[in-house]
Amino acid sequence: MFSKILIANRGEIACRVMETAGSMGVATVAVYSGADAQSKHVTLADEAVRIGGPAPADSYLKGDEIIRAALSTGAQAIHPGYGFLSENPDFVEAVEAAGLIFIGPSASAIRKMGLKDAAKVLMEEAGVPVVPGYHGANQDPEHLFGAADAIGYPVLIKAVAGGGGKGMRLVERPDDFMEALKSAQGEATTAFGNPDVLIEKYIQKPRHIEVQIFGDGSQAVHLFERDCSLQRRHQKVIEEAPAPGMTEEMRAAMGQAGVRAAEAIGYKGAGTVEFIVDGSKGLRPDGFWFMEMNTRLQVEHPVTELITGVDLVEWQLRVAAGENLPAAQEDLSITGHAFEARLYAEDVPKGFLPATGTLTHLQFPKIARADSGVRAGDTISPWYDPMISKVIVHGSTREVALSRLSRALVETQVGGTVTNLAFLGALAAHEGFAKGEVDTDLIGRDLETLVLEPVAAPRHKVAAAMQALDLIDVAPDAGFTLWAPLHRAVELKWQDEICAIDVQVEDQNRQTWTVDGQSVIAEKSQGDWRIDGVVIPETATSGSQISVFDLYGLMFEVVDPLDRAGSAGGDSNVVEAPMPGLVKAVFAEAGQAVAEGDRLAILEAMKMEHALLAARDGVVAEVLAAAGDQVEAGAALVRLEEE
Ligand code: MV4
Repeated sequence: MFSKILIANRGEIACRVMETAGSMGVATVAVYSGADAQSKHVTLADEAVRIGGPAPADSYLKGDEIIRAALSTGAQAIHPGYGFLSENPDFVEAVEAAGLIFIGPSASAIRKMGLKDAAKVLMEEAGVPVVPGYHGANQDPEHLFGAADAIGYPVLIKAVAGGGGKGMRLVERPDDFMEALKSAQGEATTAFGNPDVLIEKYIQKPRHIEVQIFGDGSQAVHLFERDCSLQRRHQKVIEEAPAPGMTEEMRAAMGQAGVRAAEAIGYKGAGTVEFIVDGSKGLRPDGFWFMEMNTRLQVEHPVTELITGVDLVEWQLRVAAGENLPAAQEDLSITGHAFEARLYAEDVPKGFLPATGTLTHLQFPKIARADSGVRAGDTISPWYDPMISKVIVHGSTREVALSRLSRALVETQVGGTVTNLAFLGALAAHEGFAKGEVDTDLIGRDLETLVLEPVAAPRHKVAAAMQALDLIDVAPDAGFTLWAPLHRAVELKWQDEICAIDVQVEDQNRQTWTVDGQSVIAEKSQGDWRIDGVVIPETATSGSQISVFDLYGLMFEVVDPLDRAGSAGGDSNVVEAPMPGLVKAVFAEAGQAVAEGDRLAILEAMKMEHALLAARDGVVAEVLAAAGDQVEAGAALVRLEEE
């Protein structure tokens, strides 16, 4: 077994690997960028090496710096986590050339699964079902059009070098084919430098079910399936294991197909074979097809760990260190059910806009496993994926696990930034989801009801005002005048509305509040403040921000009357970058007439593209940025003429 390994990653996965490595007596080395100098994974490691600047290209993607850090600290192996260099075969070869061990598959296995068309040929040869379609070398548009015709519409055009939905186009009828092909090839060229596409029969009511496999380079076992159908724009939101509605017969068929796929390429380490499943007529053993193989440990691996009792990172270290497969297939079984919800700092009502901010408060309930890369006091960096934590639960049945997930989400407390907690809670309470009716379009279909914003009630405003005025723990004689109760007032901003709240402090156990024209009595008994007998929600404060921990978290802003004037809306003449990022495209031109909502530019930030829209009708006065510019938050990109 290794005595020391380096983790070439950051955030929750780096922390997660370090936890298992530490429990195995293996010392750990962290690498970090300038933006992560004080982050959790750096403090958890035994040693840490700064490898460059905040941008991934200047740090977590710099394979030579990472290898240098491993050699200089005496690490014997490198764990890549997921993302970054985890599926880069050249990095694997460089690690091995430096005399180090890569904790993962060989470069050759990664290459074999890197191109969809070649991967499908290999899978067909291995007897793994692949979606009917065309994945040949002839990329002549007319040839592709003929292939689509032969497959039968609807078809999916997919980038050969793609994954995760990039470069994919659904085509329902022949007339739309050529335009869709051109668009897919363009996106594939931009994103992957490879315009080649393949064409597949579109599987109706698709479910994304993937099989966890583990190989030792010659043999492999599967650790059953995960259902990852709850996705938004190809980003998984809630994953579960096992898949609802799965039959033993189908589970065996998919598991064996996954094992065949892994053994066909001599796979070593943890991997995932992803299948698309026809959910239109229930799960059937002839209704699943190979999609792609992910040659890394995936974000959602914990749900598999919870139903099998296997620590997949421990297996990774053991097999990378030369052990054979830690278990035989017959040793593996499913116990209960698990869910994972991905908790993000994002403003869901504003189109899931990534949020940043300092976490003034971060608390998870005991009934959940929280794999997190941040702590209270940490800042969500605009440079990386804004995931706060994975909230993972297990129960003896799917119903018990889902009940635990719902409760865990209600009791999760995040202060200092907006989150998608309410969205996760709505999904966990979704009627169809609760019945196990999942497919990849569930969120798309019901998005409107899933993103409803919670409404702050008077009790929430009183709780926030009590915190703001420091009236929660009132000393017996604090500030009372001899003749009349103490009177205080505060203004709170809630979703851009300012609310005036005042209070008469009768004594240390009774307060009469006036909010939204209502009189609300707060009484303290057994150490808790109650309104109408119900304990008021917990709160936390950070500067002028008050978080009320109810309805998945409500955020209030204390308005300082002195700077009221300054809090008027921003300058509607200027379109600004909402966060640091790369200007991907600018559509505006000086002199152009634009309408409110017109897309003026695209900013790439936190691995996503954000359209920047005109706030009003007007005429473009000046274009202040160009595609390729790296801009800071608040940078003016387009200015409209004065109204
Ligand atoms: C499909 C499919 C239906 N039929 N292929 C999406 C990205 C990658 N994981 C493969 N994906 C799909 N491939 C065939 N032949 C459905 C998906 C799919 C999906 C498609 C459109 C919109 C959202 C989706 C979410 C998950 C999977």
